[in-house]
Amino acid sequence: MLRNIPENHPRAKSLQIRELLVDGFRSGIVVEEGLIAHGRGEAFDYLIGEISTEQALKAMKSAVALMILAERPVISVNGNTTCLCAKEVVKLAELTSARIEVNLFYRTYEREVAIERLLKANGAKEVYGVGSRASATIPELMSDRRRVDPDGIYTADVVLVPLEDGDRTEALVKMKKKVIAIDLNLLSRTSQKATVTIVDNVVRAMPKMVQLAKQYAHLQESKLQKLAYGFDNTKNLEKSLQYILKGLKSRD
Ligand code: PTJ
Repeated sequence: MLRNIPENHPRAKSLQIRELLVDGFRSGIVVEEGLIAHGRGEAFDYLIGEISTEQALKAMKSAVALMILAERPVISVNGNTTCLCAKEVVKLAELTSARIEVNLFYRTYEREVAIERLLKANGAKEVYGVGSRASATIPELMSDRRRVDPDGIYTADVVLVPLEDGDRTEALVKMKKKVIAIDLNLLSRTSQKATVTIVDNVVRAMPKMVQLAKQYAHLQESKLQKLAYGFDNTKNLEKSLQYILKGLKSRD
């Protein structure tokens, strides 16, 4: 049950997101550690002023173009992402012809099924990676995240990983896949190693990416390629860091 947060509370939005996650935890979708991970995200969100920055928007444009151009795009989802954006995950998958795969760090069959159920309740027709379907292995990865669907992440050319932990991004890049990360922590290994890093909250980024996918549906391939490849992730991350530092300095 969601607690009632007064609309005029100065931090209403942020408190409502917390309530969603606590509810997701109670219904077996979010893991305890997911609540802690969200706290780390919130701290970084505070530093970027809880807005989608110009840099985040640039990264989103490249990411959506990459997904549309991809032959086998996959959206990899975990507990937090499904809890916060199931509807947008399904919509973005539809618009970019991407598959949706459940890939959990704290993997249990019960959670996989609960996540699949929520995605299907939001319109997903097929969900990859659940149970014995995750029969392929990402090389050199020790966590449970190494188990992937041979028809999903394993053979994908572009993988969207919202809210990722640690070393999987690096392993996927080594497999020659393009990895799109959504991570508020711009200093994380995921952010640094991804092909495109969207430094934004998933709750803001995913609806914007759905809008962009609608806009780009009929865009010429040459324009999509320009958006997808005319993007420099290292430079963009550096600008995001400068943005935070400038914001902090202006408080002196
Ligand atoms: O559902 P599971 O079992 O796959 O577990 C999911 C968690 C999130 C617990 C697991 O992947 C994990 O431990 O992740 P980390 O290592 O804490 O990394 C999560 C990253 O996402 C951190 O860099 C956070 O700053 C960032 N983050 C947290 N909340 C958000 C976020 N980024 C964008 N939007 C958010 N709402």
